[in-house]
Order: sequence, then C-alpha cells, then structure tokens
Amino acid sequence: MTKWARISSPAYRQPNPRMLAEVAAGLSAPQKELPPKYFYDHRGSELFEEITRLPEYYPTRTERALLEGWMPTLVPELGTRALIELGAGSAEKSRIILSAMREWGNGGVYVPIDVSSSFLNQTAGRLRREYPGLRVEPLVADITDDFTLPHGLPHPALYAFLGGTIGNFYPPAAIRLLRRVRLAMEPSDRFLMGVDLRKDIRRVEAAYNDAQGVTAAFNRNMLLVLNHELGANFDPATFEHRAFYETVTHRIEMHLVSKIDQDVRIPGIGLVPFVAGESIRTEISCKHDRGSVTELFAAAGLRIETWKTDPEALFALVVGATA
Ligand code: SAH
Ligand code: AVI
Repeated sequence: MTKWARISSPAYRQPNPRMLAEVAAGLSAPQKELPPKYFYDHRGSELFEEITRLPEYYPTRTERALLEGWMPTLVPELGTRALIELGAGSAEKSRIILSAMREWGNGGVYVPIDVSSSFLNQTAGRLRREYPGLRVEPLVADITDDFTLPHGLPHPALYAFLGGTIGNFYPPAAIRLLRRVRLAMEPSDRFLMGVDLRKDIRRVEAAYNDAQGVTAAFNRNMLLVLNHELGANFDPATFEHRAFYETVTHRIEMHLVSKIDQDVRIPGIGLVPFVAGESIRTEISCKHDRGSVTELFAAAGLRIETWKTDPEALFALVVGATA
C-alpha cells in the first residue's frame, strides 16, 4: 500500500449532497476555498491529536494548564451539572472539567458534539469506561447548523468550545454560532471558550509549519477526504502545504498549493482546473484579543464574566454569561 492508497478510492457510494454543494461552490470561487470541517474524518482527527503534541503547537498545552489551574474551583462555584461541548474531538482536556464535576460529587451529563462521527463514538466509549457515573450522550452534528440537544439536561450547564476552534470561523459565522449557544443558555448556564491570542508572528507561524510535517499531512488529508467521500481523484503529492500569518485580519491562513497545472475530476462537479501555484484555502485560524472577543460576544448577546490567560498571554480561557 502506498502512502496515498486512498486516491480514487471506489468506496464512496452516494455523495452527501451538502458536501457536494459546498465543495462545488468553494472550488469555483476565484480564491478556491474548502470548509475546514472536511479535515476531520477519523484519520484527520488522529492527525489533529498528533498536532496537539508537537513542540511548536503551544495552544493545547497552554489551554490544558489553564484548565488544570481553574476548573477545580470554577466547576463547584458554578455548580456545573452538565457539560455540552462543541467540537469535542478526543475530549482530552474536557476530562479536566469532567473530573472536577465528579470531585464535586455530581456524576452529571456530558454531551460531546462533533462532525467526526467514528472518532466521537470512540471518545464517548472511552469516557463511559473512565467515568462510570457520567451520562455520556454524543451528538454527531455540524455546529454551524441547528442541532437538538438531548431532553432533560440538568442546569446549571456549562457550554464549552475549547482549543481555539472559534478562530476557524469567519466572524459572521462565529457570531451566528455563539448566538445559537446564547439562545440555548438558561440564565444560570455559562459558556467557556478557549481563544488563541495575538502574539509574535513567528511563534504563530511555527505552530502551523511544524518540522515533522504533521500539519502538512493534516492539511493534505482534506484531499483524501474528498477522494473518499466524493470519488474525486486528487493526488495529494501534487499539492504543497502553506501556512502564513495575515497581519491585517490577524489570522493564520492554511492553503494547499498545486505544484503543477492539472485538472482534478470530481463526480457530480466535473473537472476542476488548477494552474501551477494556484491554491485552495483550507482553513483560517483567527487570533484574538480581549477587545475582539468582547465584540463577538456582544454581537451574540453574551458578556465576558471572566478572562484568564497564561503568564505569557499565549492563550485565553473566557467565561461568558448571558448579557
Ligand atoms: N476541542 C478539541 C478538538 C479541537 S479540533 C481540542 O480542543 O483539542 C476541532 C474539532 O472540531 C474537531 O474534532 C472537529 O471534528 C470539530 N469540528 C470542526 N468543525 C466542526 C463543525 N462545523 N461542526 C462540528 N464539529 C466540528
Ligand atoms: C482546531 N483548530 C483550533 C486548530 C487551529 O489551530 O486552528 C486546527 C489546526 N490547524 C492546523 N493546526 C491546527
């Protein structure tokens, strides 16, 4: 088996119509663009986990330290009885909150929400074994859509959106998402969000251009997802990983740059032409400060209740309440 054995995989049957429409629209734009949620099949989720352990990728370990220092007091203070987490992934850091809930003496409910279905179910299975008193109710959903939470969730609930994933949404989409959380919240509920902060550009760029090439593999994985899900014939080896900081918009942009002139075939869409040097933008990762988070929250009907950063101000954990 070659490294890119999934090229032109015949495994796809009925393409997801929404995915087909999003890919068709994104690849016909002047700047080709694909939604970052398509990184995350099972392999993409595993690659993201590898990224979190890279020496260059500071966000995860910084956020973990903040959670470890704060959750044992915050959870009893809030009286958290349910944790609802957007884009939960492996829930590795969520365990810090769940352990604090257990310590506090309440088994509680955990609702991890994610698009990466098999990875989410694996996470849920592990958590059920690790926390026998916890009700785990995984939800496979796109958090940019309306989704229905399980009935009878106890309050106060804590809605969590960790990892800085809010940065992967353009501000209007981020506001729509926060507004949806706000509408679901009761007055006693709180929203806990992790945000990657603006800092020395070299530090940020290094986090998205790691020496081992894991981020490059994560980026190219999106093409394998398209091959598998839509029967496309992308050859990932002909695309180069590029990630750079955009100073005006305060964001990392990740691109896949075609090394050659080529036409890629996607059933249901047709031939997608690339000239050498042309790119697909696969992700933005917006970096924030307290002012930009205040604006996002205000537009969504939320207010910052507490703002905590690490000593180097690399990353922030913010608690939001209904305004
Ligand atoms: N919260 C974890 C994982 C972050 S990676 C952490 O902090 O380490 C981003 C996660 O969000 C992935 O698990 C991905 O599958 C999920 N995700 C990305 N876009 C999504 C969307 N539109 N809807 C639901 N989940 C999404
Ligand atoms: C999930 N998200 C917050 C990550 C980020 O840093 O924007 C995804 C990622 N992309 C490249 N490396 C990590």
